[in-house]
Amino acid sequence: GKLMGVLLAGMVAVSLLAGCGGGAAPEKRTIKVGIGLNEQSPQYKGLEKFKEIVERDSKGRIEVQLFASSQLGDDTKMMTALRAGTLEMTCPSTAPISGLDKKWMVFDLPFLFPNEEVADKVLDGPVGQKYLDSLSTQGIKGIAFWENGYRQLTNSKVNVKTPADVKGLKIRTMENPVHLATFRTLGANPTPMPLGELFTSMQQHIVDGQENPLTTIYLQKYYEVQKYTSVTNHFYSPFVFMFSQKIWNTLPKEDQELIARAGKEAGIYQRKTNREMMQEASASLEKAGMVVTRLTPEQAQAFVDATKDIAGQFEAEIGKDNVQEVKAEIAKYSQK
Ligand code: KDG
Repeated sequence: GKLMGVLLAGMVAVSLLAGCGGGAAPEKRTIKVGIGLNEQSPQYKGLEKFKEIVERDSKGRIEVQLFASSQLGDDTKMMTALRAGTLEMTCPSTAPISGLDKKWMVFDLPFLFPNEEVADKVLDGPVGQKYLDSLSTQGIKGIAFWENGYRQLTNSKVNVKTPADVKGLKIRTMENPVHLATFRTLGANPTPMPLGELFTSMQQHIVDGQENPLTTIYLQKYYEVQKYTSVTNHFYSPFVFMFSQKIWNTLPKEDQELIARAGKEAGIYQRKTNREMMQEASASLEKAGMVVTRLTPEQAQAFVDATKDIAGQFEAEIGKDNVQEVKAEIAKYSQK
């Protein structure tokens, strides 16, 4: 009776003391995550999975808040916020990361990855990890590669089947010198612009077209303002799920580990969901009234040939070693 009571009181006192001292009890915290795409996107489904894992495994101690549709700004603005430590997380395409470090342009070279399986192996392997780690010098903690995917060309004017058809089209691109050069080489008139402005720009014919994965074309309702989709697969866009290095450095190790693990796990789910949703997207676009054109092997090859000098043009800026290293990885995993 009495002795038990004293013992219990003592134990409570000890655990309270432990709670106050030396950071033994991790604090409650909130992680905000912003993206450009909307809540229907496979990218957002990945964020929901991340939120589920983090909130479950922290037993509600860490809350994850999600912001879609460029509510917190475009990819570049959100990366700036990460660097400043005013936003925890975002998930840009690799393309705008080249604004921080030019070597990232390597992943956006045209027709680089032969398929998604090889992309997974390269990005999840030691070379991909090296790129993630290198972001720390930019104030960013790279958590994992997710998938935006193969990009396809849409426009309101012509059914594009050959590089010649692209000539003169005003195409919105992401902010990336390789993307701009590729479309210039094809004879287009490329205009970089944040995703948040894209729909209205197409509606008002400020641009004729844009390029994005099929899921984005469908889920962002670009079919309402575009007539033609050509399945060109000209770039493979990885996403990078990333955290503010400044805020990361203040987290206890157990939170860092939980977030890193959840980010990787959610990435596996996100890629799978992305690929599943991609399967349906082409038929959905046709049902919505778009003309979806699959290129013949000869037509597809004409795009590869027309852009074959781009890698060489950017070799110096990216670093010759970096281009060779990524290409060697791709070759290695392509054989198996
Ligand atoms: O959430 C990701 C988007 O902000 C962006 O990276 C998507 O591919 C994209 C684009 O064209 O802007």
